Amino acid sequence: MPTASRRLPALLAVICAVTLTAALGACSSGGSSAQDSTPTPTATVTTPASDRFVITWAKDSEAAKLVSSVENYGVDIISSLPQEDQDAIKTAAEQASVSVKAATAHAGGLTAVRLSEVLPSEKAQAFIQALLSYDSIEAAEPEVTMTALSTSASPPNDEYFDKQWALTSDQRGLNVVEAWGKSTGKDVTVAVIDSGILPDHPDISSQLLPGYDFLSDPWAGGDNDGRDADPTDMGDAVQAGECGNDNEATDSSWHGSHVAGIIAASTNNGTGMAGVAPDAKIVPVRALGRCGGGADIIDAITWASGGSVNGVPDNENPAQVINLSLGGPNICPVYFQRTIDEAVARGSIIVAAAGNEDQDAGFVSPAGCENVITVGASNASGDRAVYSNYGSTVDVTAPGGDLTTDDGVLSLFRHPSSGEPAYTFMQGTSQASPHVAGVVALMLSIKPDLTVEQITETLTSTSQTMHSCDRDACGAGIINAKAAVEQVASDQVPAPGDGQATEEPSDDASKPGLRETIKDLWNRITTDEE
Ligand SMILES: [Ca+2]
Ligand SMILES: [Ca+2]
Repeated sequence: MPTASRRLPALLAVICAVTLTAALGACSSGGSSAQDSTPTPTATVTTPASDRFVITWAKDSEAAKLVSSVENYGVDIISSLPQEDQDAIKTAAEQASVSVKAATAHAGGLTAVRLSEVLPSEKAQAFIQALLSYDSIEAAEPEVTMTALSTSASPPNDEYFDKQWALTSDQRGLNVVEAWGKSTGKDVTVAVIDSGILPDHPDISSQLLPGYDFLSDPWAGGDNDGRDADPTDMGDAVQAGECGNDNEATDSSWHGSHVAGIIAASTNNGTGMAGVAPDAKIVPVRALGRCGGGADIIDAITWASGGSVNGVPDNENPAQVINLSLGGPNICPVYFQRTIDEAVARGSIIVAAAGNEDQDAGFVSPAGCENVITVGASNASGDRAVYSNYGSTVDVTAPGGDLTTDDGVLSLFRHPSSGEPAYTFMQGTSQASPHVAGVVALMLSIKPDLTVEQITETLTSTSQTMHSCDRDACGAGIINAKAAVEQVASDQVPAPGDGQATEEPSDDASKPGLRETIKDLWNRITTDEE
């Protein structure tokens, strides 16, 4: 019944049918971003055609100081830049026979430049080289346009937990119900940087903390007001060709709500679905709109992690976990790696989708960036999902579903005709990543000080062997929530620095109330079964 109404041909063949072009040629030597694990492309690396570029100003340059002092990020600052830097950008543009439409300031001293026209590959490379000839410019790279990484089917009629194979111990799921005996994610905040949230959906509304809308382009945001404190998902439907890349027309994805529901949907509330971390809270951060998102994601990550973004009040609930179910077709740019490193230094664990292009995840970002937990997708048989990216940068795999062999992953949705809160199955590494983010929340609830290295080691050492990985690598295997949480609770995780854990094991497993909750949940599911 739950799958009978799925209209598979309606699959949004979205969102990441991308071409394999890498931006390496654009990077400076930027030592901090050197990536040993990034595969060396065997083909000639070309700069992708683009009308958008990100400049990383040299530390202590006048431009870097100016950018860090502007009142609002995300707005045009070209006329405020030091004259020689204005001239640098304008001259490089003139040499490419285009003009500068805008230069917006972003966190980390970055400036995103938008040109009047798309530069083809060779001209884009020349534009970058012209910029790099100035001492004040440390790096100049094409802006990576990142899009949501899942595909969807139409809404089902059923809302039952027993459709959530991904949470169970059979069908190669997470084994998460048994983890709830030790942790439900209490006191952990997870930021979902995505398309926003459906704040009135009854299965997530009570789980939300204040978020923010970082979409600076009013059209992309669909709300005509740029940045503000309302992260409500206004929809990301586009007409064919509207994104300038031969895109097909698509309906709104409500992607951010689907992702947030997987992490922390209201659980045991008599409706809908269960989340991986029922007591974690979600900070919804809107940075993907129509046609995806770009440099706004930089500010979103900075803000979510507790960093300062000019023009935006600080996030009162800095995220211990940040989920990035998004990606773009470029090797990790210097500017993005820097943003990630700074967020990790503030204490956030970043979980990223590997991408859906059936290619090496090292060629895309943020999956190929350092300092993130990169997640591939499996189906309900424990095989690599046919679309999932793979390779040495993938740390672990989690259920993402495969609509050719299973139901996909159930989560929150908005009914396309009635507009009512609904549920739907989607597939993608976008769905795999939040399963891991939820398990990381379970772990951090027991030991808040775990580092990204400790968490990665725990997840990989406790993961389940996959039924099959038909590519060179799918990470350590499918994560096992129960085993990972037990390892953290039993003090077997090395503490930062000395290799020895110091905290007492949690005794949450003995709490009768929680056991009852789980039992009630199962009873309800059994009762609901028809
Ligand atoms: Ca807005
Ligand atoms: Ca529910």
